[in-house]
Amino acid sequence: MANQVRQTETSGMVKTATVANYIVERLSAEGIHHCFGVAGDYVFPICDAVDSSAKVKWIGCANELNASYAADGYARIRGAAMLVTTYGVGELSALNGVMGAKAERSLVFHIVGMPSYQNQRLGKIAHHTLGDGVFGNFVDLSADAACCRAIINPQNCVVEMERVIAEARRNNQPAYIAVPSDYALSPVMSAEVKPIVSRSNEVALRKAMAIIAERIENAKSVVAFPAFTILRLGLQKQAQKAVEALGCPFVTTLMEKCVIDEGHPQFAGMYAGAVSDPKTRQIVEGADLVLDLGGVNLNDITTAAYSAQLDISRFITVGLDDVRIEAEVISSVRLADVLTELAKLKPSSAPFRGARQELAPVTGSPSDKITMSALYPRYAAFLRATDTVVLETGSTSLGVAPTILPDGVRVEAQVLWGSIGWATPAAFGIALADPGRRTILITGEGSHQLTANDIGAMGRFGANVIVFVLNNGGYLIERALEENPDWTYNDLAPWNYAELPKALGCADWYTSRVTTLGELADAMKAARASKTGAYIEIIGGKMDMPPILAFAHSRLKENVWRRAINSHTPVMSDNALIE
Ligand SMILES: Cc1ncc(C[n+]2csc(CCOP(=O)(O)OP(=O)(O)O)c2C)c(N)n1
Ligand SMILES: [Mg+2]
Repeated sequence: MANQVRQTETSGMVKTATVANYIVERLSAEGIHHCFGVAGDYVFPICDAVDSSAKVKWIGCANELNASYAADGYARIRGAAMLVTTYGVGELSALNGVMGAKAERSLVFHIVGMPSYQNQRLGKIAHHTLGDGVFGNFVDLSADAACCRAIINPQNCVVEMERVIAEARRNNQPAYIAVPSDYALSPVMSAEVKPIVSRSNEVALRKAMAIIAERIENAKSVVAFPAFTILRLGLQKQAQKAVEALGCPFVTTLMEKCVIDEGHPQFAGMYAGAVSDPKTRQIVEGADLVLDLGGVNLNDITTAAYSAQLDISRFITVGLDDVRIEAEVISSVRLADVLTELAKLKPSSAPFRGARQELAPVTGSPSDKITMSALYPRYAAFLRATDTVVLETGSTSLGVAPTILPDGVRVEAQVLWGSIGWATPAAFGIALADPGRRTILITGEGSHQLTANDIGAMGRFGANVIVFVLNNGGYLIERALEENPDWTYNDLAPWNYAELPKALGCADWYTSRVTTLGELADAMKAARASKTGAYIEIIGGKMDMPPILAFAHSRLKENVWRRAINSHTPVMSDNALIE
């Protein structure tokens, strides 16, 4: 009976005999074909179910934190991901990554194997506990990193899986699913349920659209702000159609870089408060109506230390599940439906045409050392429409942010949560999620040190990522934001980065350590041609920083950054950077 598969007449889903098999099969029906994790005895039944599944492949990671980041990356492309960890030690190691997925709206199903219900009931002293016979004391911690939770048993399995899938989809955030090991092996009990799909309430949608259309009609100037959630939900085409129907300019922050091509004629630039191009700033801050499509996140990073001058009363915010217009909240309205309705509107004036955004010129001669002003235009020239760029927190993301990238390039970054180390495993998950595109990881060496061991997993599972590691002798972004750039806490152990792939089992990868522009050009060519992964260590200057960081550095005397992050000033009115 154990592995027997039968068709259910209830939800129409393929259902297996055990709870563990049912969970794996049900999640594969959500489009998930890889499961990231680290095995452990309490979670063996789930691991076995994955390993014996024809639909889901087990992707063993070096540790649970890496696995959680990889799952986040995968979910950003596929819409959902599966992460499997063991009780206590495993799930707690994954917490940072799952919490990040919650912050950044990435749907990770986090499945945790618990000690058997029998042992829990008897209060036995067991490994991975505090040795007090108490169980369930980690559930709240893990569940706080999710938008919903379920503790599964054979009776509730079918119903609870539908509930958490629907809730996680509604919010596009993680779900926590804990399964005691004996229950995981028990036969699942069937139940009459149908999958729940979140839909807009027709009346609410019509009401929201009537107000939006009227506000657009009466506005002298409109700007659209397609949010990062458009990427998470795979709504890029719908967002582009909506923006084209409106004919208005659109801008992005670093969080949604390239959500619509930067070569699009309506692109009005990257918005980052006081460090925006003045024309972009005027278009956003002077607009009569800001149409926020998906809930842009105006945090200290995206507004350049809260330097935005935005009047929230001019915003219409279309969330994932509601529309906000000043004090009014219209619930049960889905973002996808609003985009479809917006695409039916007609522009009242000629469409906006911004200045054509050209790639920056590539300058310098082959024997020159690699400076940041020479490096970022080279990334832009290197990238192709079929590339997905994964950006790490640090000086590199601030360098790439204002660099215009070719049409078709997709960018993923963890701007709000900003946990360094994220990008390396996230690139791994992204590469597995979409092998049809080339994944390009751009990271600083300090961040890379946190999670570099999953380069090994990339090689093992054939994820042919091109990795650029900027080795600038420490934490440049932190040196730049401190009066004293020489604090020893910004120094690092000097690794031989270019030798890592070989040591980590990627002997067939192309690797190179480059110090001049000529060497970089050769390495980029070889990396692009490689059929395996490629790894390029770029030697940069200890205090050579990209323009946005240099700007913040030059204003250190005013202590802009510290004032901004420690103040209680509202986002919308602080003008710290330009005072
Ligand atoms: C998990 C975590 N720990 C610490 C930090 C603080 N932090 C932000 S950027 C950074 C340094 C990044 O250095 P590196 O990757 O070498 O990039 P660089 O700025 O030098 O180019 C640190 C330590 C963080 N964001 N996340
Ligand atoms: Mg560095």
